[in-house]
Amino acid sequence: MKRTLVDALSSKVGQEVLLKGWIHQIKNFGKFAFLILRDKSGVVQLILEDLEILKELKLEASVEVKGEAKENQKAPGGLEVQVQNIKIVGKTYYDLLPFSINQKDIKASLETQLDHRTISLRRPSKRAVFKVQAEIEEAFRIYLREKGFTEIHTPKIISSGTEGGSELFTVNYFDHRAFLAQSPQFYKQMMVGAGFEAVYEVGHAYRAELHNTWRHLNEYVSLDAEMGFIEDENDLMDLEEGFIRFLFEHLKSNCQKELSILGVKLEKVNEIPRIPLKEVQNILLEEYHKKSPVGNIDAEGEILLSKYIKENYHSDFVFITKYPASKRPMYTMPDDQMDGMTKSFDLIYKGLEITTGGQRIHDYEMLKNNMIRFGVNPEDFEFYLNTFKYGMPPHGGFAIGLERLTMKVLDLDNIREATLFPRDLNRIEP
Ligand code: AMO
Repeated sequence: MKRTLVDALSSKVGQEVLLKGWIHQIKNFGKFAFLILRDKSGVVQLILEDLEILKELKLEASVEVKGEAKENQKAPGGLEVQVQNIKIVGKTYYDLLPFSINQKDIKASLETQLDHRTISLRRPSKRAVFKVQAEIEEAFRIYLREKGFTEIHTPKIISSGTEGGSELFTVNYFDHRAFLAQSPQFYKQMMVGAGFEAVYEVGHAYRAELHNTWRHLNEYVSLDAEMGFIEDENDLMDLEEGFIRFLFEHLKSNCQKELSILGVKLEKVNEIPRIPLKEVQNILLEEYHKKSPVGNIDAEGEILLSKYIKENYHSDFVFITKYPASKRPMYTMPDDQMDGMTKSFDLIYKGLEITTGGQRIHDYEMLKNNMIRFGVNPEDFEFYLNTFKYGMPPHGGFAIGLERLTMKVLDLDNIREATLFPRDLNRIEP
C-alpha cells in the first residue's frame, strides 16, 4: 500500500490509508486513546482502541499506521484515522525530551534548542523557517536564471582575502597557508570576464568575526550576483529591487502554509528609495540627534533610518548609496561625479544591512594602481588581475546574506534562528 501524507488525507475519506510519521501527542482515556501523528506535511488525530502498544510507545517514536480515514468535525483539521494496525519503526531511547515538541511554548533558551537542533526542528514552526529559506534561494535562482544568469560554484579554499585583511579563517592546505573564502568576490568577477557575462552563486562564506551578536555568523550563505556590460550601479540596484519584488510574490504563492504557521504577512514592496550616505547621515543627525561613524552608519543608525524611511517613504527597504572609497574594498569603482566616493551601495531592510554591492573597477591599470593605493601588492593577486588584461567589461554585482534576509522576512530576533547549524564564537557543534 502506498503511503498517504497527512495533508492529502482529505481526498481519502472512507478509504484505508497507510500513514508514516512521529508520535506528537498521546491522550489516553483508559478505554481508548487519541494519538496525534505528525509527518512533514502536518498532524492528524488517530483513534486507538487496542491500547497494548501504549506500554512501549513514547512521544516522538516513529510509526507506521494502517487505518480508515474518517471525517470528524470535532477532530483537529476535521479528519481522523481509525487505527487498524500500528507499528513502531523507530524506537525511542530517552527518559525526558529536552523540551516540548507539542506545546505552544517551547520553554527552552535558543542555546538549548540549538544544542538539540534536530529535536527543535521537529517543531513545525521551527522547520517552517527553513522551508521559507529554501524558497528564498529558489526564488533567487529562478529570477536570475530567467534574466540570463548562469549558476556557478567557486572555491571556498583560497589563497588570499577579498574583503580586506581581517576576518579570515586560516586553513592548512598541505604545506601552504590558505584561507576560507569571505566571499566569492574575485571569482564571480572573473567569471563575468570569462565570457559568462552574468553569474550567480549560492554558497557559504566565512568570516572570523570575533564577536557574537544577533546578526553575525562565522559561516553564512551568500547569495551573490555579478553582471557585465552595465551602465552604472543603478543597473544593479534595479536588478536587486526586481528580485525583492519577485521574491515576495514567490513566497506568497509558495509558502502560504509556513507564513501562516509563523504569523507573517508579507506587505507589498513599494519603490525602494536610493539615498546617498551623506544625506542619510544628515537625516540621522537632524531627526534623531544621532552621530554616525566616518563613512558609514552603525547598527543603531540602521534601525533609526529604517524607522524614518517607513514613516516617510512607506518602505521597509532603503538603498544607501555613494560610500567613500576609503571605506570600501579596493575593487570598488570610484564615483566620477562625487570626489572620494564610490559607485557602491548597501541595502537596509527593517533596520539591518542585508546587502552590499556596487560597480567594480574594470580597467587593469586602474585596478593595479588602486591596489597599490590600498597597500596591497598586485603580485599577490596576479590570478585575479590577469583576467583584467583581456578586455574586462564594465561590471558589478551584489551579495545578500541569506540568513539575514530570512530573519527579516520572518521577523525573527536572532540570526541563529535562521541557521540550521550556526557557527559562532562558542559553537561548532552540532
Ligand atoms: P559584505 O562583506 O558587506 O560584502 O557582505 C555581504 C552581505 O553578506 C552578509 N554578511 C553576513 N551575514 C551574517 N554574518 C556575517 N558575519 C556576515 N557578513 C556579511 C550581509 C552583508 O550585507 N563582496 C561583497 C559583496 C559585493 O559587493 O558583491 C561582500 O561580501 O547580509
